Amino acid sequence: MSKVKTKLLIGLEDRFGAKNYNPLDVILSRGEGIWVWDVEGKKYMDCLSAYSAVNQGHCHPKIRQVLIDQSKKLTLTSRAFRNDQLGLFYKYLCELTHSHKVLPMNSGAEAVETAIKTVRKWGYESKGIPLDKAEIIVCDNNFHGRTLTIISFSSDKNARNNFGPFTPGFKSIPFGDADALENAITKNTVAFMVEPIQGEAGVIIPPDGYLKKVREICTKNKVVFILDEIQTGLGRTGKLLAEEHEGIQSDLTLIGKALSGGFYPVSAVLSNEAVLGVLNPGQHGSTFGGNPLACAIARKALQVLIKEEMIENSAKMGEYFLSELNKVHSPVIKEIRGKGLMIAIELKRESRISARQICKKLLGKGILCKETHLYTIRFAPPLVIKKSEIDLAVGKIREALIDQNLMC
Ligand code: IF1
Repeated sequence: MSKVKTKLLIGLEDRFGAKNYNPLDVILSRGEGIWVWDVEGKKYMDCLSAYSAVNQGHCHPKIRQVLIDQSKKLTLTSRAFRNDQLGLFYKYLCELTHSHKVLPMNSGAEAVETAIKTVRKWGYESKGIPLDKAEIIVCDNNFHGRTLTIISFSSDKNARNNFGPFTPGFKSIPFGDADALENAITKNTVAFMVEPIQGEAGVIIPPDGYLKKVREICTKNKVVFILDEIQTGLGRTGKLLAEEHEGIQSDLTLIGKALSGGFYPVSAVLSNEAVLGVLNPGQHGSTFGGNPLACAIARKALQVLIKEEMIENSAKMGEYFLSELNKVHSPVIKEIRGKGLMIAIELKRESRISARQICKKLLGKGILCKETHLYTIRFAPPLVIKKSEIDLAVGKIREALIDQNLMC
């Protein structure tokens, strides 16, 4: 029966759905902690965490309870009126992240778009940049979302081909090269936006000291330093925010995904009065941004991250995961890299094995993971993973990578 159900459900998706994804053929129906189950009752370890949106583990009971309770009281009022959850969410988030001001949105891309609009306005009104001349510097191989403006500065052909005309005002430089930033800044530069670790590009970690150097360059040139922590933030790299690894603070930080523990789209722009203060009533907003249900869920999602010491676990288990993976000696592995529980295995091109093929093999072994581009496999389990569960995962990964059929 359940195999029939799988076939039926895939048929429905294929018949009625747009083909903007190419998912693995597993139909998930239940999740708890690091585990998910498909409609045939098979159990899998989730090593993607919905691209780091369920850092707290699937269906966290305490976050779920808040969703249930709040949904019985008040879910959405629009920002035409105030609500009793927004200020509490602001306060807790600002104290946690040492921010002074928050602008709540829904998706990560909306937070990125909000940042772009805000720093442009700041450039014209506070820095005196000539109108419509604002420039924002980004990095090659970035991923900041899928809106038209965001793909306008994407270097990924698949993400931007045939979607023009594009939004002007962006310049792209190599990731990890602080001198390139220094050389790219002009009198019209308002901001530099970068991921602390490039997720979609394949967990690309910049050289030590890079964030510190670009912090100094932005300060010196009065350029707003924007860190997109939508994927790296909220414990994924073993710190609340990845910027902490270098002891710096951006001027504007973007968070999303795990901000709701996977229960609801919630994102936020964190900054200060000098930058966010340029937005006046009626100049920006969204129907759902800052709604009481989102705020209640997000505040609890942050609280469990802290109270259940998930960030510390991410650092410890990430180190262990990396050390165990480095004991897997396979001729197809080019590099193993990561920080906290944001890990990737890059395969050798000459192995002629695609990351997708390995993901399919791992699916058959009960491990869910996702390739990024052709040769890199990402491993990002929920931050609640235990040592014994990592041992299980590494065993399956070893089997998949040392499988005789893979030998080049
Ligand atoms: C998809 C990956 C892709 C992000 C960073 C902003 C956003 C994202 C650093 C936008 C979103 C998601 C989008 C999702 C798959 C996933 C992703 F990088 F995580 F792997 F696509 F590249 N900044 N990343 O990672 O946030 O609007 O999605 O809430 O598009 O399939 P969003």
